[in-house]
Amino acid sequence: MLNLLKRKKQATEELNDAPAPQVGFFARLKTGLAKTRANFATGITNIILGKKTLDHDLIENIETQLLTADVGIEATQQLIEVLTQKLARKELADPAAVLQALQNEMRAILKPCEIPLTISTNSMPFVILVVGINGSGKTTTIGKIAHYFKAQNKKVLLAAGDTFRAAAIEQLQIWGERNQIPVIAQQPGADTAAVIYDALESAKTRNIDMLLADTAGRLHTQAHLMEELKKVKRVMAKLEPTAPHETLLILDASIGQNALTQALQFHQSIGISGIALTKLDGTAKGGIIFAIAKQLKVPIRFMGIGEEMDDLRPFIANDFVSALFETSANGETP
Ligand SMILES: Nc1nc2c(ncn2[C@@H]2O[C@H](COP(=O)(O)OP(=O)(O)OP(=O)(O)O)[C@@H](O)[C@H]2O)c(=O)[nH]1
Ligand SMILES: [Mg+2]
Repeated sequence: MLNLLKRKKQATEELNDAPAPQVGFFARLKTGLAKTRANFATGITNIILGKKTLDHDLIENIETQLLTADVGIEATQQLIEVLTQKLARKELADPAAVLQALQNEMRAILKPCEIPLTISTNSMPFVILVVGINGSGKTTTIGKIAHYFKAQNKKVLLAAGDTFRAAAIEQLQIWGERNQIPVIAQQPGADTAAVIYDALESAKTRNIDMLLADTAGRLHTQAHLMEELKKVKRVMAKLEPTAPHETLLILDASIGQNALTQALQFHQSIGISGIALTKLDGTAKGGIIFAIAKQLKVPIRFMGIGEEMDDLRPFIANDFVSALFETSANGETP
């Protein structure tokens, strides 16, 4: 036990010792998206700007580039259709205009998903049930979201609903310590629904603004584990009929098209109300965001670009496309 406490303390100290980010979020988003940019934005830019004649050939090249960069068939079709029409109507005078039109349409695909998570004061506490496959970044994202809302003076409580994976409870407790917020936990192996119910009860008596409930990672194909999430929802609704106010799916962007499959199936099984896209840093597959936006039409609440507390921000469509093409931000997100 003593060793466990020591380890926990050491881990907390290591986490706390991590250097505070010095540069703004937009700059880090740009850096984070470097591989996705190399994978398709730079390629597309070069194809377009290198072309003297704006013809069918160019459109085909752009289409191939989009399809191989996880943008998905539906989003690619929309982008290509718009470019084709504009070219036919002679609205695009030069390559720079083609590039601009493409970026505008990319923004148009993402924009409807830019619906930030607002914590309604009518729901006290506002309950966020966090779900996703193993290792997608659920627990880390909870830590970051807690940090984000605590900075807005919200009273946050965490529920250690992952009672399955070894050290999952401890991991959430470390995030609780880092944020200096309480964590409701039971023993490993305890019933997830019971833990979250307890946490909700506690949140109500403590006047907590928001409750973030962690859950164990599960594959969208494991029907019994999807049933478990439905049970979690049913059980918490007994105490608070409007809860959960958000079922947040954590999606790892680095797995590309698989993220879309997961999202569609999670949505079908339990109904998700928001997505946090993690690990956009260091992946070449960030193009998946267009497929998700086009096919799922679920709000993308947050984007995660690293493992640290400050590596999460609300999703902003313009910033994403600007960072992807390395144009200047419409407004630096500090
Ligand atoms: N680079 C990067 N790493 C991330 C990001 N989000 C999470 N991670 C890392 O991904 C790994 C898994 O994160 P967790 O938060 O433990 O994921 P989880 O979904 O809770 O995992 P399980 O509980 O095992 O299902 C950790 O090493 C995190 O630091 C991100 O946005 N960028
Ligand atoms: Mg976890």
